[in-house]
Amino acid sequence: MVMKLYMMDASPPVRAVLLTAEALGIKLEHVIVNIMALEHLDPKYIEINPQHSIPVLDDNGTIIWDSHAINAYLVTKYGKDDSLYPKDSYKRAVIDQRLHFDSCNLFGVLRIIAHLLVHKGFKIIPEYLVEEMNDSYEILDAFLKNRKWAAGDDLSLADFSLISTVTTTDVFVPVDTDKYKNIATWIKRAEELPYYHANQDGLNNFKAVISSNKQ
Ligand SMILES: N[C@@H](CCC(=O)N[C@@H](CS)C(=O)NCC(=O)O)C(=O)O
Repeated sequence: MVMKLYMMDASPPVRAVLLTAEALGIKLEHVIVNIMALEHLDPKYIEINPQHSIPVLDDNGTIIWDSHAINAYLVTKYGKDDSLYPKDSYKRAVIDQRLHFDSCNLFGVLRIIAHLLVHKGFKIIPEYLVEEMNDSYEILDAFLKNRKWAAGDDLSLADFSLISTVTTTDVFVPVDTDKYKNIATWIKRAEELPYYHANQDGLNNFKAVISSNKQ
């Protein structure tokens, strides 16, 4: 049976899963959960995911949430090889570190910014959050120094999570591409992936949501 993904592609963590699924050649049935319409707070959805976040994967009754956990599961269970999330303990630790950095530093701050702008009526992003984001760009740029991808010279799950987040944070706190040249090169490299549309389509939808919210 085709696995279900509870999702809305404007969401960066959802797009990280869509990139992974594309890279692995996995088809997913998309079940739309419109968080703008608060569908994620429906008791039926909270029964599936008490954390009421998207994405959630339903693999024939096996329920997993958190995009990073879903992606690791997909590669481990369905990958033809482990290249996106190697079994080698050091390589995996580096990828895990980048994934936690995504969750905590980049997406963590993005979540607060989006909440203030979309739900709390803020028109301007507080300066300390802009600084936090720029600090994270500085760190990511250092990760990418002399490396093709976020965790080394090989594409990994870290890239899928980070690219979907950074292309979204860029909407609020533009990446200074003159200063963060490694990030700029890495984004261009990611855009060349044959399945990059899995990020771009949802990113376009995210931009549409944000601009309709401004009006
Ligand atoms: N760490 C989680 C974050 C998921 C998350 O926060 N998703 C947002 C949408 S981008 C969401 O569901 N927000 C609604 C909520 O958490 O109640 C993941 O990677 O899946």
